[in-house]
Amino acid sequence: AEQASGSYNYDQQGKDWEGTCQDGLQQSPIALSSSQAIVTSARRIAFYNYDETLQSPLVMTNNGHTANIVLPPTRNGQRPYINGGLLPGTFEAQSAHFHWGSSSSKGSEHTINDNRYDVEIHIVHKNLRYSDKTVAEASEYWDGLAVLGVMLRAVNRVLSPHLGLIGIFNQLPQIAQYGSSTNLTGRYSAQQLLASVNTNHFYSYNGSLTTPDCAESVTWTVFGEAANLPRRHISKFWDLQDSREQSLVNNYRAIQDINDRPVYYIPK
Ligand code: BO1
Ligand code: ZN
Repeated sequence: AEQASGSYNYDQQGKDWEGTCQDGLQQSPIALSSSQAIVTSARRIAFYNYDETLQSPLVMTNNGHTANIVLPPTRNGQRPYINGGLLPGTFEAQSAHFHWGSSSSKGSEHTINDNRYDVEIHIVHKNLRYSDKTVAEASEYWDGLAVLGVMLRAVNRVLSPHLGLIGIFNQLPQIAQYGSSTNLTGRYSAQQLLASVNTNHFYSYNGSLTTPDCAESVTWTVFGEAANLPRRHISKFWDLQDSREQSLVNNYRAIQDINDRPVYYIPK
């Protein structure tokens, strides 16, 4: 049942969701496995301006396939950016969005040691080399984009709940309808999207966008540690609607073949 709901049927979506995925050998997501990955001691990922307050307004939109947050520059006029790890350059944060399941199924795109988590946060970055290009244009290059993946686990009780993400999730009912947007209230930094996971422990590989056209332009970094969030906040995703007023749930793509790609693993 999980496989069926996860094999995202693009044909059932509205016209904003047209397109098909290319049939390449470097598609995403994949099943990440610590025993099959190449253990390496890569550099840490270095985060810049991640703890700086982002300019307002910070807008979250229901675009029919996810809740998308466009990341503005910080109050000092710079964007959050990253380098190090296995990244082929320096990459500036552009947007963030989420993949989720439903009340009866989990929704992360990648799996880690056969575990599928409840939510996967994607923070989309664009290579500084392509600063005069859009995200869509940069996706035509193998080194165009870098996406950070953060796993969330729905739990009944959380000792120290993650207030930044909870603030965002509390505003999800305001974008229940396709095409609606809301200004996030309160102060946010890009850091809050990392949910306090240990960013020195991650998987990295070359892959693709997980939505059409699935361009093979992404250096993926998926953190190995999941963060716990109250289920009552995660469940707010399940009330969003797509362009046909259908329930917007299970918006994750099926697992793709690794095809002999090296997957690197930086253990704790
Ligand atoms: S994902 O992180 O692999 N799920 C992913 C999938 C598709 C996009 C980004 C990340 N697409 C891009 C579009 C851009 C758009 C941007 C907004 O999303 O190519 O045109 O500006 O987030
Ligand atoms: Zn995504």
